[in-house]
Amino acid sequence: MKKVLIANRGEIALRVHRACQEMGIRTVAVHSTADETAMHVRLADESVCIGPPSARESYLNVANILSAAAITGADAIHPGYGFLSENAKFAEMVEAHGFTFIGPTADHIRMMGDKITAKDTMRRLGVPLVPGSKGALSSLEEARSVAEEVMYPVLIKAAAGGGGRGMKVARDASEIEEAWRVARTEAKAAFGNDEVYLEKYLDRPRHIELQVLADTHGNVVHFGERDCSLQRRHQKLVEEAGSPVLTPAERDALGAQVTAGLRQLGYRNAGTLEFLWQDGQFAFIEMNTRLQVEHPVTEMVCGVDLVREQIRVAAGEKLGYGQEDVRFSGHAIECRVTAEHPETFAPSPGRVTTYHAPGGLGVRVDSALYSGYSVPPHYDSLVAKLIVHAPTRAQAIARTRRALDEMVVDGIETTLPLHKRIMEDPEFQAGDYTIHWLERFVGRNG
Ligand code: MV4
Repeated sequence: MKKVLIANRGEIALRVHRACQEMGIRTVAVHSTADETAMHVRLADESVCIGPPSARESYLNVANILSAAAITGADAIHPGYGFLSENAKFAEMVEAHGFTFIGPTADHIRMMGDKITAKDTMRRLGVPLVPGSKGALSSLEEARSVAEEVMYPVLIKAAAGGGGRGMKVARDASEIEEAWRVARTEAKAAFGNDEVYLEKYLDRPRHIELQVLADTHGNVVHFGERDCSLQRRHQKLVEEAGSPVLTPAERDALGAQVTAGLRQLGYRNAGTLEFLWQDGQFAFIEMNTRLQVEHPVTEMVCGVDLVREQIRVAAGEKLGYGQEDVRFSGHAIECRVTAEHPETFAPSPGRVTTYHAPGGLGVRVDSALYSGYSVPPHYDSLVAKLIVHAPTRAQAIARTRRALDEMVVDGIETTLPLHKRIMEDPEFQAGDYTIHWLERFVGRNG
């Protein structure tokens, strides 16, 4: 692999560029007209404009991206996260045009994109699941009977959903008909697919996910878990590795179960299995077949470059190490800094007059910002990820607070002040939180 086209923008485009650079691989940036002065364009070896500001016409424009790969003579395409990263049709077209897709097979993307197939697959592989319907619900009567069996409250979810879209709670039998009808109508409108399934509703879970990596030779390892419970409206704000509630023995047990399953499946690439964790029990909900935003916390505690590993396995290389070689060291925390008002979350694009990144031992910043850069209004509001690594969780929190105090992003509103308040909070410091904690915290303090 000599040249990689990076089909993304912002900090993740830089992240992929950096891995390529260190591997002696040349990079091609693609960009919209709104991103002519963006950092990923400045750093890449070559760049191609692929369309106007609207993502639909640029970063999601498959024909233009494939043309850019062809005219620059790229060997492979890395999709980053978001945009086309979990689009099975795109993965198929990339390969049909003779490029390597740095990701899983189109079939595995499709399998995990359908949440019912994903769950059926994990059930077959012996991964623990949330109790619920086996497969799609065929009628309201079936919904009623499964709900009685697993006991209310229950959730009706869209097969094509994920990330929180197309879910309806039924607290008791009087709400099931409405939930069934609304979930199906919304699923049809949002995804063109009205298939739904049912799960017991867990009322105060943590969101814990497991990072895996597989090559094309049957080698599968896991890199432990991330606790991603600190979210608001399905947008994560803070992630940590490991989870404050997991013991090494519990991590090993879950990891062994999952890696054995994925080996049977013939999965390749990095991947993330999402679980809900409540009362000491794990229950699989979804699998993401891409690199995730929060992958750096795993990199810091495992000392691994996940993008490098993705590129190596996409090129057909063997992992060259086993689970016993994966060591976990210390604790890592990521703060997602977005261009939003820290209390109202109103978007705040515009010109960054001063940008100063923090530094020192155990501090990493993944960002495409520079002083004088204008954050365009057209895309995701993430402007920087502050990632901190330290020997213990308490030291990681102290280091994060110190780094947040050093960091300067002037000219726009950012969530930096909110991150400072979270790091100061006694409940956060105790690791005592669920997926509902942050919404209450923001309401209480905002
Ligand atoms: C759930 C749940 C409670 N019980 N499933 C939301 C996004 C999608 N990935 C799955 N989601 C949930 N599924 C059962 N059976 C609660 C959520 C949920 C959630 C999950 C992870 C992270 C944040 C969340 C916020 C609200 C609801």
